[in-house]
Amino acid sequence: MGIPITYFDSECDRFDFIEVNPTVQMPGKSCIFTSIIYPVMDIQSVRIVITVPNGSVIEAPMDYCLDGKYVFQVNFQDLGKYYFFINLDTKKEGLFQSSLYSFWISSSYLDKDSDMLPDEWEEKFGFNIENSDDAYIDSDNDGYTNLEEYRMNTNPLKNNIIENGWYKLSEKQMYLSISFLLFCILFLFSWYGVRRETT
Ligand SMILES: [Ca+2]
Ligand SMILES: [Ca+2]
Ligand SMILES: [Ca+2]
Repeated sequence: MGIPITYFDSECDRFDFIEVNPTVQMPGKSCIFTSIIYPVMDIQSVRIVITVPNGSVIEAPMDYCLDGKYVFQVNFQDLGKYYFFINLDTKKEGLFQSSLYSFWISSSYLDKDSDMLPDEWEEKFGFNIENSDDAYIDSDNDGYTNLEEYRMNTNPLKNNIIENGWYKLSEKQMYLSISFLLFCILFLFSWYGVRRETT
């Protein structure tokens, strides 16, 4: 699961907090929006306004729980970045609007922009985890896109064969170390066996 995020709205003190859980969700799975709004007695209606990646807008009432807490639950299919804010209508003081917040529907919890490059890999090489265009760019002009380099386990910022060789080797360092250790243990056992037979 992605991590929920709690916003403390700085523009309007009517919203005690606003939360979307999680901020990165998979298609068809629930996103839960929660807000606590004060003062409770004065609230007329609370509506959430969500802009989906294709630009269309969904507006819906949030359900009242208790003590000023309102929730709304929905799931989406389209991948991309979504925006939302909350409209509050009060009896005495009219309309209030929260700040604008965002969340993602992604192909994987580990790949926010769904470009098949994991967030961790993109951050390691300074790519943008919120822009899928960088998957199809050839950053080091070696004829391979960044996505192809990720799949080949080469360094997308080095077009030199030797540097790529070192990169591949360092990525496999753990595997090589374990293999070397096992080789040493086997060698010691066989050496001990030969020594016992000769004595
Ligand atoms: Ca990505
Ligand atoms: Ca990206
Ligand atoms: Ca390249």
